[in-house]
Amino acid sequence: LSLALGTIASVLPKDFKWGTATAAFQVEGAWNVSGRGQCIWDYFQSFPGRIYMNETAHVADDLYHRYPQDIQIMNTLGIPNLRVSISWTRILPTGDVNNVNQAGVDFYNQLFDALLAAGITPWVTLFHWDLPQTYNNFTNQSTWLNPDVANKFNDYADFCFNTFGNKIKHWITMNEIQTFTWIGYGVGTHAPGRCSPSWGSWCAEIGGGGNSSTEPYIAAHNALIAHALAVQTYRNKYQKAQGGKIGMTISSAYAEPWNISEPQDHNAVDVAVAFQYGWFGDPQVFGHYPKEMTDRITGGRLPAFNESMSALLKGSYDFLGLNYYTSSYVHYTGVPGDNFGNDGRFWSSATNATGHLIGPYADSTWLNVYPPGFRKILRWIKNRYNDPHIYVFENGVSCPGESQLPPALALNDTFRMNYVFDHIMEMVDAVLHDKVKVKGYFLWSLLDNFEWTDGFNVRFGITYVDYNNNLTRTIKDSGYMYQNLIQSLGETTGSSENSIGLSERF
Ligand code: GBH
Repeated sequence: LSLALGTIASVLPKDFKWGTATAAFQVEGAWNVSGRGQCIWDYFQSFPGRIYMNETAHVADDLYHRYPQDIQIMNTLGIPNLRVSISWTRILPTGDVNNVNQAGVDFYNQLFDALLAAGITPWVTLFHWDLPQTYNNFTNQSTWLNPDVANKFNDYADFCFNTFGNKIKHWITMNEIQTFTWIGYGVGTHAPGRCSPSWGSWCAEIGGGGNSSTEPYIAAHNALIAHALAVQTYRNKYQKAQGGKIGMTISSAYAEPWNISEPQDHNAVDVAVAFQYGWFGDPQVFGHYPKEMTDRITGGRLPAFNESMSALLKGSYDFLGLNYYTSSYVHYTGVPGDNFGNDGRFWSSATNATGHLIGPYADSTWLNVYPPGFRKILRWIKNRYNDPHIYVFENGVSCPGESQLPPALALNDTFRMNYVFDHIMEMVDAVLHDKVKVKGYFLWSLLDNFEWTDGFNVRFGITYVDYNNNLTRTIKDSGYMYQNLIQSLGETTGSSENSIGLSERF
């Protein structure tokens, strides 16, 4: 092990960033405290049957009140970076910048100050899915379907840069546009809960309706525009004075051919990744959607960027973000479809043509452990986008059966230890052999938390949270393993990625 760690230490850039990641709605709780406004997830979770056991994030991990203790955990483990998100409606209860909730602003100032005082750098996501409910009028002209919401987001981002930009040097505009649009407007099982009637009857009740074959593309389009506007605002008004960096993070599974001897299945791999990472990577880097998508999404359902927006999007990043968890086998079907799932004309499966499982199941139904996919997608990003700086903003796992175990046993999370170690090794190989410019790694997550539709039934934390015992926190074995790893590898503190040293070492 020490040999392996020694190798990593000499391979990774000197100022490689190690961190953990969280999101406001999943950890903060304090949902109706001190003037916080309601977001679409507050509304969505109130419908019976939407969340496991009808649990809610009203209290969640109560990080709002307990952050000093959580900073203590970061300190104990020697983790120098924490990714958090800002709850839009905690600082702007109606979403609108003309209505500021000072108590919310104070909370984030206190949180950031406490982190910085502890030597921990906060990295801030502006949007991790908790859109103001005031922008939801249950029609196809609301939430991210309304182009004006992009302007509202830009105003909110402007407010954040202006208010917190002296402390925050790394901004992530959006977390996983694919997830909140495809699941929120296609499948309908995330807020705002829209989908075609044939996809689920609940969508009429919660989201007011929907069209799974068009709305995910429209919502994603507007979110991309929102990103471009916010980056423009940052660059025009703040970046020079504040000296920070900005980008977004994109979730993507990798894929392997279902039938290894079928060329169409190999082709389906590229299409599958283009439909996920490329959907948001291409617009940022090239200013337009992937050809893989424009070729296949028929009937004018994929919007196009006009010339000025295309120009604004092109280059709207200082780094590219990646959230990687899993991979699947993909098989070309050739059947044109009228919804997202078929637009790529492939289907995916955890097993291949010979029945081989791509990797062990985690506790989450969608997550099979496949570390090689991590290296492969890093390489894919490097090759497609001309060798960008990449941050891994999420990587982590839920352990099979973990939530059923008594706390004392859940602490021994060998499954997670293996997952994290194996993935970091793949990342190191990507840097060492493929020369991918990975600049940081954020483990999801610091704490067990509200896992969206899975409620508290699925745990991703390196810290156990006892929901039956006053939200007591206990560090799991994986937390100590991560501590050792970071300690062995080190990090040059105080240096920003502006400083030289990284690419020069490759
Ligand atoms: C991340 O998404 C999220 O950013 C984070 O908030 C979350 O806590 C973490 O995952 C762990 O789940 O239910 O079959 O429709 C990771 C990518 C994409 C994984 C959507 C779950 C839903 C599949 N996610 N996917 S399904």
